[in-house]
Amino acid sequence: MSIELCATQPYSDQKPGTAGLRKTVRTIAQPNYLENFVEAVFRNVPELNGACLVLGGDGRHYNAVAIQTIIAMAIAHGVRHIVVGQHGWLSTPAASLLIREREAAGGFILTASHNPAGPEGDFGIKFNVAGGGQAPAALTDAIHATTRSLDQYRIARIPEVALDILGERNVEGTRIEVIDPVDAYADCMAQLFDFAAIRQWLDTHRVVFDAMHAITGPYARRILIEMLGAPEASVRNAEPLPDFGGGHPDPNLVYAAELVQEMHCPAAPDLAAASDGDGDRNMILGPGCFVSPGDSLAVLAAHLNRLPGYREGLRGVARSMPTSRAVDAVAEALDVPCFETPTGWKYFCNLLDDGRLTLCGEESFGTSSDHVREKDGLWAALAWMNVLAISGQSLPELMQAHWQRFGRHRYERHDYEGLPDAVADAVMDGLKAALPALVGKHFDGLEVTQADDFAYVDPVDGSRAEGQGLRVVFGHQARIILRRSGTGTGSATLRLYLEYFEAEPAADDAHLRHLAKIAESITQLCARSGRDGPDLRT
Ligand code: G16
Repeated sequence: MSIELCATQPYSDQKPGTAGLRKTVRTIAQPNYLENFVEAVFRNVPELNGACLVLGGDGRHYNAVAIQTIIAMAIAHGVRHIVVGQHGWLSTPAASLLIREREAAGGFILTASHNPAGPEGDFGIKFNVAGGGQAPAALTDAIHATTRSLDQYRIARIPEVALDILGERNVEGTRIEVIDPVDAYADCMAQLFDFAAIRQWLDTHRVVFDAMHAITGPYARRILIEMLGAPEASVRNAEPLPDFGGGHPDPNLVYAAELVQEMHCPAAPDLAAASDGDGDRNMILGPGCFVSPGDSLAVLAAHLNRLPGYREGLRGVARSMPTSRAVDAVAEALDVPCFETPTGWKYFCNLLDDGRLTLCGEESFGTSSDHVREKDGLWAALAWMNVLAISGQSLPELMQAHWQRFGRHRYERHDYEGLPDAVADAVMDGLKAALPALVGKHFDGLEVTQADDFAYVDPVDGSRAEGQGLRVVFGHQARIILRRSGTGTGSATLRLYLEYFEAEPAADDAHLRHLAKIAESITQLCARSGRDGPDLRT
């Protein structure tokens, strides 16, 4: 076999962020940049030798090049079986599912999530471990350490592997299986949800799913149109494009503004959903109604046991710390445990593997269950359809009923983007220094009951994560959280999270506006950053 040991120089900037290594395409395309990172993964996951590896990505620019490189390196590192999506496509949740189903030793998922794609856009590479979960911090730290001193990588010199043709071939003793990227995922969804009920509901209700020219198009088409009988027009922007059609596939109020606008028209569909670049995020909308991710998690928690895959009920729920506490109220009523973890899906994985969770979610438009170890955008849209189909209520009616029962957690996230590192540090350091003196202080009738830098001890393996966001808590009433984003590829982004609880749902968001003013007086975010307000509100 023609295996080459190639000399290389280490790069100093290969530290994975919240979810894998995300860089501009220009950075990733530097000589040996990708190879170095992949080599570091193989050296730190020796169990890949002789085992099965899953491989695929969101189809963005550079996906095809990177897949060929990884196949050649996997062969050189003794991988016995490579399962790769046709055209190199796999959504993030589908990849996680395949790692589980094929009992693979891990998988590479090529995506920069919702970040723009194309030659001037971003690219990313994520390694998920056996079981399908994102690599834990100890592994990503070890991978990063390896990248800092690499001087060689191992690669097989093989001709390009055709990824358009389904089927198996043997390359230098490694079995390469090109699979339909949708099959296993669609089968799983059909097990979890009541497709007959959804099909019947779709006879009289209209759904729109916007795939934003990213990876979920083929998944949504197969499931919604072919399996559930929705009309063709139900799935929009269904063709995955290497530059995502020039768009920004981040399903939120800003980047899916057209869909949001449509939902406020008299002829709005009964449910609209959108997903992101790699298919793990979701946004849920009803007529005249945006369901915040925290509310979506809470509503699904309240209804999940009525869906076929979840009849045994919830073992537990989890949310990341900045995510609204709406789900906590449901967990309390159902008497199931509710875990609060740092931002990043990887922190749910131990709890899921240990059987402590059925459902988890994050404010960053992520929701999923124990069927995979990633968030799952299309799963969330199907779960909502199933809940609506069996409830007999419209989405706005369902939300009103939920808030009447559990109260309403008003929620907003304000993003301050493109900040110089020094400015972001100054804002964070300033608030951190002020925290100890805040407890017991009153701000317009709200008393600070807790003010700290969030740290988490994993209840399964005892590992500790520190510096996970600064929080100012006003009992059950409100929270202000400030955190630095871990997914950017350039300058710093600060996220300010605001949550206000209304036991009796109010007619407008005046409480939240008021809390935003308190937040500025506490964090000095605008004052210290020289900004007038956030770049993005979601
Ligand atoms: C990734 C992680 C999520 C996390 C999000 C936070 O999402 O998978 O678990 O909530 O990042 O991003 P940030 O650190 O910027 O706030 P994705 O969809 O970008 O892979």
